[in-house]
Amino acid sequence: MEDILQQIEDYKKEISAAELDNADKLEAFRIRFLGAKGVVKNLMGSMKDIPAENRKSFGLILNGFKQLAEEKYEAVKELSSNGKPSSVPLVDYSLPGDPIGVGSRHPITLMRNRIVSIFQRLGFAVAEGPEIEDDWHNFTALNLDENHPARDMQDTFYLSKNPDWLLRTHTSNVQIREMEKGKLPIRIICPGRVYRNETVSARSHCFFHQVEGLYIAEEVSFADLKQTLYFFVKEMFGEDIRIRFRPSYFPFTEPSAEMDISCLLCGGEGCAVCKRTGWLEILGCGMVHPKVLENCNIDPEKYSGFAFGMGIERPALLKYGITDIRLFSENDVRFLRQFTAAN
Ligand code: 2U9
Repeated sequence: MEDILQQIEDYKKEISAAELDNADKLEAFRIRFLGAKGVVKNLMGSMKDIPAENRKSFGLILNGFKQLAEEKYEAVKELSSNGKPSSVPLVDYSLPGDPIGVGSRHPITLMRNRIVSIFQRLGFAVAEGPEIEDDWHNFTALNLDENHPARDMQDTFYLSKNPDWLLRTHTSNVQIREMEKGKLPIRIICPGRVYRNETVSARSHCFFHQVEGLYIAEEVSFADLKQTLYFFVKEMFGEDIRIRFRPSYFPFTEPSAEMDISCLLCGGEGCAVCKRTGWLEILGCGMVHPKVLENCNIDPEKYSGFAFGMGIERPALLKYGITDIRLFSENDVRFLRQFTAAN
């Protein structure tokens, strides 16, 4: 009986491998497996040699095998137009194939790529770094002293296993790591995801995306910073865009400023989006603080540099007319499908 069962297994493999792509092959298959002197009939004949106590289970196996051969035969036969033997292929290769879905880029990716490529054309190289970071690279090296409010548990996600580790609150850790390598000059653009312990709402999320930039060389000035950023916004929003700088404060830059652009919706007239001011705040910037240079073993007497940082979500909301930041991370394909490289 074991020999017969093994033979049935071999026949099964033969059936599943059989390529019945023309009517002649189909007919040959029928004769071999289902014909009057075929495999199935032959196996039925061997029933009498099976011990009585095994006959019932053998019968079930045999029936299953017969069904397999019949199903394969019927399925292919149904495909043929009239069942007549012919050497014409049974598969209609002219039928359209199953559609393959084409994906789309995420709106945050589209916006990041646009920002990054403008700076790449100015000679900035892309640099990336870890999202799980230590206290030094995220805070201390950036001149945020021990009592700085950003270090508060309410603002920062610390790892419960080791409170020296945290989820980075900005991509500035990448610049610190680059500066520590000691190779100057540095001209990098650092896109990435950052985390802040904020209540999730339509306007803010506990993670978001940033692009930061850093240029360190000899005799880098605030004028270089202004011209670089002016070039960026003209490329991004068009030649007619106007900018203004307002003094600000960041622990890692001195002097520091925030840059506004004329409102994209009203052109500066005043509307609901710019809260009637005519201006939109898009980034923070400044000259790298001498203490930050020193922390990375760079001589502030010899080198100077500028840095800037911007969020990606806000310009993406503005550009695509999206009103809820949470849509970016819900993975709803109805939302995601609307974005193509063209927009
Ligand atoms: C080093 C030195 C200085 C990066 C900078 C800003 C100003 C800034 C915010 C914009 C919106 C963060 O996403 S946001 O909330 N960033 O305003 N970032 S200067 O300054 C650096 C970075 C690295 C070594």
